Amino acid sequence: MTPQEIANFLDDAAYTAQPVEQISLKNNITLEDAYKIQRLSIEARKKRGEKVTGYKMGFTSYAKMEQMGVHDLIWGILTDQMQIIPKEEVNLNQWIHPRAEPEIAFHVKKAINKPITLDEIPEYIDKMAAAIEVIDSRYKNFKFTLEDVVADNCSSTGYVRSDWKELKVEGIDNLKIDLWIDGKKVESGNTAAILKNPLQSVVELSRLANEAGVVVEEGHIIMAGAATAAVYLNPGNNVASTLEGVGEIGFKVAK
Ligand code: OOG
Ligand code: MG
Repeated sequence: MTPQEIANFLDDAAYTAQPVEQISLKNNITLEDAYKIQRLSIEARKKRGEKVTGYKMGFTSYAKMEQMGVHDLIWGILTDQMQIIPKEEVNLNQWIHPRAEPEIAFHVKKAINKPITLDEIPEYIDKMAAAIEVIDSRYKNFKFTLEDVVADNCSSTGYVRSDWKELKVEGIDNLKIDLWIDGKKVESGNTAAILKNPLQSVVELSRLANEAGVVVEEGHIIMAGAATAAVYLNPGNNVASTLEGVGEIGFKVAK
C-alpha cells in the first residue's frame, strides 16, 4: 500500500471503530514513512472539518513504555473532534477498545517555532491543567510496533482537561498524579516519571516539531504523556484524574 492508502485505511478504522491488522505485517515502513502517514491521516480529518488543537507526546514515562513494549518518544496530533466535554457522558461505541491515562497538559502562550530549552519554557508556556487522555489503538489487541503506532497517530482519540492554572515551574517535577475509576484509585504516579520533568516533554516536542517543520501555535494544547499505565474503560465508569495542587477533571462513560 502507498502511504496515502495506509492513511485512509487507518482513518477508516478510526472513523468506523473497527480494529485492523498491524500495517507493519504487510508493509515495509520506516519511522519517517510512519510520520508521513500520520500527517496524511490528519489531512483526512481536516477534510471532514476537524481543526488541529495541539500535540501529544507518548512514551515519556517508563510505566507506559513497559506497558506497551515501545521504548521511543513519539508525538501525535490532536484535533477539536477529540475534545471531551468535562462531566459530559461519552459513548464507548465510538471507539474500539479505549483506555484512559492521567496526564498533565500545557497551554501555548507564544508560537513555538524552534527547539527551546527548559529555561525558555516560561516564554512559551503560560498555563497547565490536570488532564485525561483516551487512547484507542486502531490495531487488534492494542498491539503495535513503533512504526505502527506512529502511523496510527499514536492512538490519539480523546482528551479532556481541567480549568487552566498559571504555570508554576517550581515543584512541577514532583506532583502526585492519579487516575480514579468509580471513586477507586486505579493508577498512581508522579510527574517525575515524565522524563524527570513534564516540561521536558515540551522541550522534546519543540525539537521534534522543528525537525518536521511544524510550528506549535499559540493557543495549542500540549499533552506531556502519561505518568502511569493506561486503564481500559467500561460502560458506566466514572473516570477522573487528580493532579496535586493543579486540579482534577473527569467524565462519565454511558451505560
Ligand atoms: C500510544 C500512546 C502513548 C502516552 O501518554 O504515553 C501515550 C499508546 O499507548 O497506545 O499517549
Ligand atoms: Mg497519552
